[in-house]
Amino acid sequence: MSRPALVTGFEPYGGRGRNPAGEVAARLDGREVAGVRVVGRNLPVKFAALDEAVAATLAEVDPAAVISLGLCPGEAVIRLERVAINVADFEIPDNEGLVLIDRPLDAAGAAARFATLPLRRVQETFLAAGIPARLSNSAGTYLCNKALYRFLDAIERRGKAVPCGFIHLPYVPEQVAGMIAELQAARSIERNRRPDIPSMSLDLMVEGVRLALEVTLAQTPP
Ligand code: PCA
Repeated sequence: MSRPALVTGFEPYGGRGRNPAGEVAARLDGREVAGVRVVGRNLPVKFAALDEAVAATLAEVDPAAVISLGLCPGEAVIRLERVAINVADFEIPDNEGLVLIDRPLDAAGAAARFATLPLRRVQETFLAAGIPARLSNSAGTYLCNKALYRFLDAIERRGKAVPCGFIHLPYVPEQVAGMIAELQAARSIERNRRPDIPSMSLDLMVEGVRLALEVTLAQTPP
């Protein structure tokens, strides 16, 4: 049996009830892509617990490829992250109330780490399938950036060539509908200050991540 592909999402955070990233990972869990079984897992939005979650998941699943997912609130298209940087700098607390400012993730670690997914080919495949996607040169400085940094670091230490990267996803339409309804009910924001926030259907995001796995696995010997 070939090694599985790991897709991770995140639990909800920032006072939101849903996180599309965790939902996409759950939808892909147990499916087969390019003859490879997919294991979908959820990670905590907790700075302190994330390292152990990443290490334990890698040890347990022993994946042939890793794609991590996170929500990027307000993003309009699927964002293929090229790089993780060695800093934590939070705009909002994590799910344990922790706020870190200008803090290195690893005092002795590399300044940055590059994702090892075939990002160009993944983007071309997305665009050919009619899924809007772009390459991004910053995964931010919150937990998603940390997850990518840690996965790349841990995979390097394990010494197996495992393609690994991070994909940021927009809100699902239901989340934005809920926000508009809340603002309208609160009568707190005028039309000209209204945040018109983009979103994408969960089905399209699931198909996108499936395609990203397919492209990645096509170049990975079993
Ligand atoms: N998005 C956050 C962390 C969890 C998530 O889904 C981020 O972009 O860092």
